[in-house]
Amino acid sequence: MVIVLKLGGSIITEKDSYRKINEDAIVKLFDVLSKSREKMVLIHGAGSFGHILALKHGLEKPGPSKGREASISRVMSDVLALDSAIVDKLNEKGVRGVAVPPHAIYHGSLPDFKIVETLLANGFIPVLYGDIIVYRGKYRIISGDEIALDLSRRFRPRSVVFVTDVDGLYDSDPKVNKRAKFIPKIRASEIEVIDTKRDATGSMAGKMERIKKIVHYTGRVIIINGKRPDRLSDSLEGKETKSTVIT
Ligand code: IP8
Repeated sequence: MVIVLKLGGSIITEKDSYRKINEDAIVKLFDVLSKSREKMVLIHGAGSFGHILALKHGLEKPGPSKGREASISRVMSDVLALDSAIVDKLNEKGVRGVAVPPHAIYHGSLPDFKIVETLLANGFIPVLYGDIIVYRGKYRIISGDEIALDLSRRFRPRSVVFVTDVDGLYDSDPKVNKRAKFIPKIRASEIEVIDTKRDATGSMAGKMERIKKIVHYTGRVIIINGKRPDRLSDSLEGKETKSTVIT
């Protein structure tokens, strides 16, 4: 069985600096992946390679692509550059990552995951990412989280791991409330979200709604802090570690 692992854009890039990767975090996380024998599909967010320009050009809402080709292709080029850097770093660490650009496999909203299946069957790690898809004169941003849901529907992974910049879920926002209580385990049906800020692919509430859907197709969803690669390592080895497990 496969594991779907999503690396959040806020971990792999410097979120507020246009097109700046967080090399240190990437190297440490890929060290962990290089020691894992799991069959895996990787997804990464767009971070500062996607959200800054997408918001600047008002691309967060889907619409006709005509007249917006320049900004759409600019953002697509930027997220592809990030993916290329990620795949390159994976291979430097001996992880056989192969890029699968989502815009090439999403025809409308229906993904064609045949190439993902083929790569997995041949011992590679397909690497997908938050992207823009264009179909029948319309464009829309597709987030890594949405791809995680589609992959889960198709491959029924053993677990889906979200590597983020927080330890997991809290009963309130830990960046605002120092007394926020950590939640190590929760059932998807018990999750309620009071909403926070948005980026180009939506809000925290939207993200949680997607995670609740993912739980239907996998044994568990794990939210884990990417600033602590040891936790990812423990989690991949099936050891207890600080994280939120959603079932
Ligand atoms: O960072 C967003 O993907 P995400 C993709 O996974 C773009 O939400 C192009 C902003």
